[in-house]
Formats: sequence, structure tokens, C-alpha cells
Amino acid sequence: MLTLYGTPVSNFYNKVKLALLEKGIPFVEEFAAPSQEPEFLEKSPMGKIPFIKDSNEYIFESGVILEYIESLYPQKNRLMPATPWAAAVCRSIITIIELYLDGPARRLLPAAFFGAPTTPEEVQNVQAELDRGVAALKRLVKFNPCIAGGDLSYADICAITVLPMVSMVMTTLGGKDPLADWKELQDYFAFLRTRPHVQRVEAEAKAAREAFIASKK
Ligand SMILES: N[C@@H](CCC(=O)N[C@@H](CS)C(=O)NCC(=O)O)C(=O)O
Repeated sequence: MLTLYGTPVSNFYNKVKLALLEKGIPFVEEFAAPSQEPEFLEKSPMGKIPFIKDSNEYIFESGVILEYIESLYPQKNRLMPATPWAAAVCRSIITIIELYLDGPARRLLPAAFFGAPTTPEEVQNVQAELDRGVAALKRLVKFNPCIAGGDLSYADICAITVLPMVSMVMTTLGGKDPLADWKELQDYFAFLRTRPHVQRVEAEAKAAREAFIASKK
């Protein structure tokens, strides 16, 4: 059976976990924190989570893991659209979310959750980058009913596991949530949150986040 390593504190871990659940692939979860220990780097060369083990081989980077499970089970609850064009749209949405929304917000994670120092200028710079990313995302999405149009895809899995962290970081630092006024997105999140697997992943993420923050105090 496949093993998923990491912790539900990580949105990229939750992205892979939700993908496995929605595809209906059995897996077990094993806690792992990022590390630069040589033994860890054998499994995940950047020292990051998540990574998976399948038949004693390790695979890292959430996007690669999603492509791997899709090619293992192409017919089972397909999450990558079948046509090259639709698949490219799905990947474009994921890329915008991860590079231009998660990327900038991630720089403020230590300040938002662990009281690391930051400056109003830094928060403002991130805000400007996020506004640009949100504007790009608005050009791509469909919400018909899913984010890329059509059925649930990896773009939805990414949106619901990654974007709420962006909002959380900005509101925690007293900045403006770049997604709060986007009503169609908030309605779409409510629609995704009717799915039992989304509910499970979000509940386990919240519990893990609260325990993690409490352990750092
Ligand atoms: N591009 C990677 C990002 C993974 C990532 O940044 N994971 C974070 C936790 S959410 C991590 O391990 N950070 C530790 C580090 O950057 O050293 C993926 O998609 O898997």
C-alpha cells in the first residue's frame, strides 16, 4: 500500500491527501517533518514534504505525485482532464495558484504563525504580488461547476487546499485577504466543502495546525 509522508499542517500534503481520497486510492499516512538529514534527503532530496512511498520507491513534489497516481490509475475517478487542451488549462490554474499565490504568501508564513519579524513594506509587496496572481487566476477560472469547467480535477484539489492558506496568512498579519471579495470563488469553496473528502481533509488540517501552533508557544 502507498504511504503518504508529511503532516496535515502542510497545504501541499493536504493536496496529495485529497487527491488520493478523491481518486479512491488506499494509502496510509506517516508523520514526517521537513529535514535536511541525509537519510531524509534520500527520500525527498529537497528535504520537503510531502513525499510518497510506493513499492519501496520514493516520489516527491506534490505535482509529480499527482501525475504519478493519475498515470497509475488513469481510468479510476479521472482527475486530469482527458483532452490535451483541458489538461493544459488544469495545469495552468495549478501553476498560477502555486507560483503566484502560494509562493508570495509562503514568505510571510513564519511571521503569520510564529511571530517572526516582518515589515509593513514586506506585507505590502506580498499584497501587490497576490493581487497580480488573483487577477491572472480570474482570467482562467470557470466555476462551471468546477474551477476549470466540467468535473472535479486536480485544479480543484489544489485550489481548496492551497488558497485558504493565502487568505489566512494575510488576515493574520492584518493585511487584506485578496480572495475575500471574490464572491464566485467563495461560493465555489462552499460547493466543494459539501464533499466528504474535502470536509475530512480540512478538519484534519485545522486540528493539526492548532496543535502545531500550540506546541510552538
Ligand atoms: N513544490 C513542493 C513544495 C512543498 C513544500 O514547500 N513543502 C513545505 C511544507 S508545506 C516544506 O516542506 N517546507 C520545508 C522547506 O522548505 O525546507 C511541492 O509541491 O511538494
